[in-house]
Formats: sequence, structure tokens, C-alpha cells
Amino acid sequence: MHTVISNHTALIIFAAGSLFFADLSLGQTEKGASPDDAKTNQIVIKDFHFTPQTLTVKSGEKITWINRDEEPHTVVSVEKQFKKSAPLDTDQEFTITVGLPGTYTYFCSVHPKMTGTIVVEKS
Ligand SMILES: [Cu+2]
Repeated sequence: MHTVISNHTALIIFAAGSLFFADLSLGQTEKGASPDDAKTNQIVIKDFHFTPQTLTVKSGEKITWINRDEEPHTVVSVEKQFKKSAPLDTDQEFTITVGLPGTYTYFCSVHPKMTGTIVVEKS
């Protein structure tokens, strides 16, 4: 019983630590680029997956996708909440500025099983 509780606590601490680290690295990227611009969030396309699968951002922030696969991929909003990308070749990027709060789902039109979600919160 005691052991079970300890393991659980350790897991929570680990999860909290990972979140903090992710936040920190995003902050550093922003600082290095251009401090006056809105925060830029990145989604990596690799091995036929969007990572992170679900990204939470604030209205007005930017999101950049970058294709790290050898295959072309696209980024297409299911409900046309943003303009679709051109086919992205290896290392090509696509950037949008997110609009109204809501949940945006998107997919790759070349490989429709590739999907991702953006959760936009009020800024
Ligand atoms: Cu694809």
C-alpha cells in the first residue's frame, strides 16, 4: 500500500517537471527570435505524426509546422479555420496565426490518417 502511493507521487512529480521543462524551452525560443512578436509554437511532422498531437495556444499566437520526414505532408483544417498549407517538402515550414478561441482539428491531405488538434484559448 505504502509503495503504491510513493510510485504515484513520483509520477506526478515527473509529469510536472516535464511540463515545466517544455514551457521553459518554448520561452527561450521566443526570446531568441524576436521578443516583440507573438509567441511562436512549433509542431514537428515526423514519422507520419504531428508532435505534439494536441497543442494548446492563445488566440493571436503563431504556430509553425516543420516537416522532418522525407515525404511531403500538408496541414489542412477540417473546418477551414485557417488556410491550408502547400505540400511541405523536407524541412519546409508552414506558419499560421490562430484566430478565435476553439478547437481546431487538422489533417494531412496526402495521408488523411495523420491528424492533430489545436486548442485555442482566449488571450
Ligand atoms: Cu502526410
